[in-house]
Order: sequence, then C-alpha cells, then structure tokens
Amino acid sequence: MRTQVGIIGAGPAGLLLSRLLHLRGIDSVVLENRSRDYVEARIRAGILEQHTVDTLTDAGVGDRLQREGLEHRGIYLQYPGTRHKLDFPELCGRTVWVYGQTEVTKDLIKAQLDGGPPLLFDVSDVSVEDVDGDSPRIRFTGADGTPQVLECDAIAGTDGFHGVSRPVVQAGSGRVWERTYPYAWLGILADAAPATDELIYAWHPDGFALYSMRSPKVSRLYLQVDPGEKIEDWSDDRIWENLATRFALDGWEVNTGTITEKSVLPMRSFVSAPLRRGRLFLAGDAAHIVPPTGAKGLNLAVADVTLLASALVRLLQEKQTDLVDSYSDRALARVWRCTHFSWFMTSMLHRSGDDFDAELQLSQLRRIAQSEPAARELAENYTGLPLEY
Ligand code: FAS
Ligand code: PHB
Repeated sequence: MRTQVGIIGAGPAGLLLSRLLHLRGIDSVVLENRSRDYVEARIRAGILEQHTVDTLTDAGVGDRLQREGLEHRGIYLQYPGTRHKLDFPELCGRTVWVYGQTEVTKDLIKAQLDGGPPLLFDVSDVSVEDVDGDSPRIRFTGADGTPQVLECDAIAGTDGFHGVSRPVVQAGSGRVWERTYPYAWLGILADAAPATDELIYAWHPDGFALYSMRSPKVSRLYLQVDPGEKIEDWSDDRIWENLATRFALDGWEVNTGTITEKSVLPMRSFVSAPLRRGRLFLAGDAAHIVPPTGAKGLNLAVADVTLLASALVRLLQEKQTDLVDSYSDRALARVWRCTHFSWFMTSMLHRSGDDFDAELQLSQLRRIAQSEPAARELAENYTGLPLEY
C-alpha cells in the first residue's frame, strides 16, 4: 500500500487531519486499532471552541453540530454563598458550543466512510519505520490478520497518550514534562434535564464539582474524588448526594435521573517536545494531555491538526519545508498556553485538603467575580485564543 500521509489513530485528531488533507488534494490512510463501535462509544469531551466549530463546519462535517449543538454564552463559578456568571460575549465577544466528542467523532467517521480516504479499523501490531528519511513506512496487521506495509511520504502520530508514535519521536531526541494531580474526576451521564443554563464550576470544601450537559435531556456531571477511587464504591445515591452538597444554593437543586454511564478519569498534565522527528509528526493527545477542567483537550487536538494540515500541504504539494520545520514550535506555543490555563483552572478549583490552599483558591475566585480584567483573562482562554498564539 502507498499513500502520501499515513495517519495512526482515528480519534478526532487523526480523522480531522485526514479530512483537511483530503479537501486540499492530499491522500491519506487512517489506521485505527479499535473497532468503529468502540471509538464511537468513548465518552469524552463536551465543549467546542468557536475555532473548532468553524473548522468542522468549513470541513463539511458541521451540519449536525449546527443543528444539535448548544451555543453557550458563559459559565458559572461557584463557591460557598456565591454563583457568579461570566458572560463571555460581554467579556471577550466569543462563545463556546456544547456538542459531545462522541458526536464529533461519529460525524467525522461518517464523512470518511462516505467517499473519504481509507479508514481501517481493528488493525494491530502497528510500527513506524524510516522516519528520518523521505520515505517512512508503517507496518501493521490488518483486521483480517494479514501483515501489511503502508509506504508514505509523511506519517501523523495521532494515536493518543498510549500510542506508538511518541516513543519513536522521543527516541530521536526530546523531552517530556509531566504533572500528576492528587485527585481524579468521577464522571456520569444521566437522563436528566440540566438544572442550569450554563456550565457550573463549583469549589466546595468537600471537593470540586462540574455541572455540564450533552442535550436538553442529558446531563454530564463530574465530582472530584481521590485518584484511587473505585467506581463500584460509588452508588448512584452517593453520587447524587455529593453533587447536591457541592452545588447547594438557596432556592435551586440538581435535577437527578437515571445514570447511564459512570467512570473515574485520571488527571494529568503532560507535554512532549518536539512534535516531530523527520517525516513523523505528532498531534493531539499523542503529544500532550491537559486536565479537563479547562475544556481544552479536544480543542487543542483540532488546533494541532489545523496547523499540521497546512504544513503537510505545503511540503507535499509545494515542496516547501518552512511550515513543517516550524510546526512543532508553533503548535507548542499554544500547547503551553492551554497547559497553563488547564493547570490554573484545576489548581483554583480542586481541594488539596490544605486550608492555606483553600484560602488562596477562594481569594482567586472572589477576584475573578469582582474584577472584569481577571474575568476577561479567564473568558479569553476558556473560549479559545487565536490559532497562532
Ligand atoms: P484520542 O486518544 O482521542 O485518539 C487516539 C486514537 O488512536 C484512539 O482511537 C486510539 O484507539 C487510537 N490508537 C492508539 N494506539 C494506536 C495504535 N497503536 N494503532 C492504531 N491506533 C491507535 N477533553 C476535554 O476537553 N474535556 C473532557 O471532559 C475530556 N474527558 C476525557 C476523558 C478521557 C477518559 C480521556 C482519555 C480524555 C478526555 N479528554 C477530555 C481529552 C480528550 O477529549 C482528548 O483531548 C481527545 O480525545 C484528543 O483526541 P486525539 O488526539 O485524537 O486522541
Ligand atoms: C464535558 O461536558 O464533558 C466537560 C465540560 C467542560 C469541562 C470538562 C468536561 O471543562
């Protein structure tokens, strides 16, 4: 097999990259080691920045997003006795959209299978070779068990945190930065109409809680828990009781309902650099992980592949290396900005158990509630900074 760009991983990064390249006349093949059902069932992100919405719409995969997505004009920051609204259009002239990553992935897969480039599910034994030359290749076993070789002009490692691509880049040269947080998120999906018009980020002495949603009938909620928590130790009643306590506000209550999914999610910050080794390029979670408190993970993946698609078009059609040569530095500038913001939101809102920390956190929250410049800084980062930050 031969293609111009071999793409490892059919998450949002790999699928969108293939789509953007296809629209610019560059052919690709996407290799995914899970099944379509598995990929489409993963419950993950929920907030899309405007540039993500614009990119998906311009790429011709935004119709359902425009119909079913929910435009949101702000968030609430809550701490004991206060639920403060940050009005995004007033603060920074931008909004965000609520549309689950599962839906983004389904829309991208549908477009790919409707006449798009090849998308091979259930592959295995993926390995990358000769990335330091101009003819790298991917070896893999197809779903039917036959060994395959994909000859490429370039390879995109969009295979997530546990993929095979980053180790190849790191083996060349590079370094990683990592911070593991002393807490995790217990996340639920519930058949319950959200009891709030905007997301609520709540600081509470018992721990952080986040009130999000997927539709007018489906709520997505999270609780800060210890990293070692076992989901089986959390009955539905215990989850709803903790949510009610942490969101408590006079004259208001959480809407409960049937919990349809629950899981414990680890929290880490992780950055690897560079994002390139020869003709192998990393994008998305393969290169970086942010704690979800800043709603950046999916949006950062989209920003990476927007830059990478333009760089690969310039390399493979115009034979110019300037954009691929600068891709890593340009992508990492935004990665670090989003890594800082995600760390800031996480550190401000999650209980460490230390009362000195608690006073600092409450002081920061009150500052944002009382200071328009402080609120604007949060709003600008949350709604998404320009692509070339
Ligand atoms: P992905 O991990 O989505 O995709 C990588 C793909 O590569 C996967 O399909 C994987 O199966 C495949 N793959 C891996 N190894 C392979 C191999 N060797 N060969 C072939 N294919 C291979 N972000 C938010 O903003 N908000 C959230 O609430 C949020 N919650 C999250 C919860 C969880 C459990 C996780 C893991 C992440 C969460 N994120 C969240 C971040 C998430 O949305 C990511 O940022 C987003 O999925 C990044 O997309 P990709 O880079 O495409 O990586
Ligand atoms: C979600 O809806 O899954 C979500 C929203 C905002 C976040 C994290 C997750 O910061």
